[in-house]
Formats: sequence, C-alpha cells, structure tokens
Amino acid sequence: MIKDLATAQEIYSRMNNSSNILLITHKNPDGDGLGTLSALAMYLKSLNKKFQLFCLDEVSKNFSFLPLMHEISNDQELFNKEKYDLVIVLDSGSLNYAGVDKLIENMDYTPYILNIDHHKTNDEFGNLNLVISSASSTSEIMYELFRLWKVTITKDMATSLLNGIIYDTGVFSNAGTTLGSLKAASHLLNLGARHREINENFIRNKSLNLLKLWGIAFERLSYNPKYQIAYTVLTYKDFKKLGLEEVASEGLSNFFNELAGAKIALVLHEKEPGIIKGSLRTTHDDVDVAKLAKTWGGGGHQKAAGFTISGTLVYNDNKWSINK
Ligand SMILES: [Mn+2]
Repeated sequence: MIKDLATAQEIYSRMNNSSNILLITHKNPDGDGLGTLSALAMYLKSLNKKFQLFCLDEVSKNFSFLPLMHEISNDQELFNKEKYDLVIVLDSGSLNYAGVDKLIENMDYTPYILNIDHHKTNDEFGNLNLVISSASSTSEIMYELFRLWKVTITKDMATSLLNGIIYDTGVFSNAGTTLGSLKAASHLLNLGARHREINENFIRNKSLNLLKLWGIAFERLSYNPKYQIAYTVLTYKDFKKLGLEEVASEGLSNFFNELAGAKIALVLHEKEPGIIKGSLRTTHDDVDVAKLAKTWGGGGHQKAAGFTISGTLVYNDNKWSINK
C-alpha cells in the first residue's frame, strides 16, 4: 500500500535521529488519531526516545483505555518550553484542523514537520508528507510503516492500531473497508489485538438516558426522498430532561445512514435556547456534505459537516419546523 518507500525510509531515519519529538493529533480527537498516536508513542518508548504527546482537546473516555492516553497534554505552553527536533502530526488534513497552526507559527524556531495522514484534502503542510488517501485510516498507514520497518508490534500497539481501523471504517462498514484494511485488521488480531476491549469501550458504552434520547430522535425520524435526506430533531428540553450534554447526539446519524435510499443524515438539535446546531453526515463518496453545510453558513469535511443557526424548534400540525 505504501508506494513511496523513500519517504517511509526517511520517516524512519528522521525518527531514529531525533532526540526530542512532539506528537500531535487533531482537535476533537477520534479513535483513529488517538490509536495512531498511542501506537507510535509506544514504539518511541521502546526506542528510549524522549517525546511529548499533544492534543488541543481532551480525550473522550471512550478512548482512555488506549495505552499512554494519560500522557497527552493540552498545555499550549509546551510549544515554547522545549526544543523539538521533530514534530509529527497524525490524521490531520491541515495544521489548522489540528488546531496548532498558530502555536507552530509562534515557536521561536521553525520545526521540522512530518505529516502522516489519509485525508484526500490534506494540504501537505509538512516538510515530509506521507499522505495515502486510499488507506482506511492513519492507523492502517502506521501498521504498514511498522511492517516495512520490521518493528515488533506488541499486543498493546496492535490494540491501538485496530481501534483506529475499526473507528474509521465505521466498524468495517464504510468505503474504507478494503482488502487492505481487512488484511491489516486480521493480522493485528493475530498479533494479539484486544478486539473485545475495543468493542466494550467504543460501541457498548452508552448510558440508559443516552439511548432514551436516541429513542426520541428515532421516533421523530423523517425522510425526504427528493433530497435523499434522513433527518430528525432534538430540543433543548430533551437534553435537559435526560440530563445530557449536547454532544450526546453524536453518533446518531450513523444509524440514519442505514435507512434504505438515504444518502445524507441530518440531526438538528438545540444547543441552547434559540440556537440550533445541524450536523450532516454521509457515507457516500459522491456526496459532499461540507458544501451543503456552507449554504447554511457552516463548514466541515466531505463526509461530516455542520452549521449553526438561530431559531427554535417547534412542533405544529404533525411536523417540526424552525421558528426564527
Ligand atoms: Mn482518520
């Protein structure tokens, strides 16, 4: 899968010749970015390398079981505290998406940046870039790198990498589910990856009230065949009544994409009274939800995007609408 063997080799020597490395994954860290970060950090540890892990946002407890997560700092000061001879950015299409563009700009020297990613839209911000858009995940690329470098993949490393592949393929269901990702996953299982632990933490982790909230959303699910959109609404009251934060609606749209015919899932929820957030998801490669989000003043990625508008969700005459 890695055709650019020269780059793979250079990454290896850069890492081995560095004495202090900063590892970064993108803000709102996900299962793939954290899985790669965790696996690479364990490898650097085995080489007795000094390193620092950074992510602008806190790690959700779904992923805190991955090794070394407690070592991730969100302290922005650390960009100027020490001198890093290598900065590695994982699973991030741009420095802005990682949330570190300004932090790196303000460093009092220009660091050498290594960019390892699988996003098609990656702007190749690194001094050295390994961007493979045919890979299911950055974890799959990391797996391939370890194989090329003949690194011993421990059970812990295998668990972290498998976590990333499972996360980014939507548990082996979306377009990233290729021969390559399945082969990598099966080899990682063979190496002792703890599949059950991943499932328990990432999938079987919902509270009773969360599922009740989702139940409300399911009940209100509508489908517009003309635009092939499945959509639903959640009010501020729904969240309050169940004592849930607004992030509780994340993950819901994955189900709506399972509706036959639906190409786009839209969840409208009241973040606070008078403010409505829309999140758009698609699993189709020929749909760009970022473009759709833009028409409402939002943005995001081809497969996941969002927008915020002012208004209130109201139910009248058997249908939901937005009161401006
Ligand atoms: Mn990813």
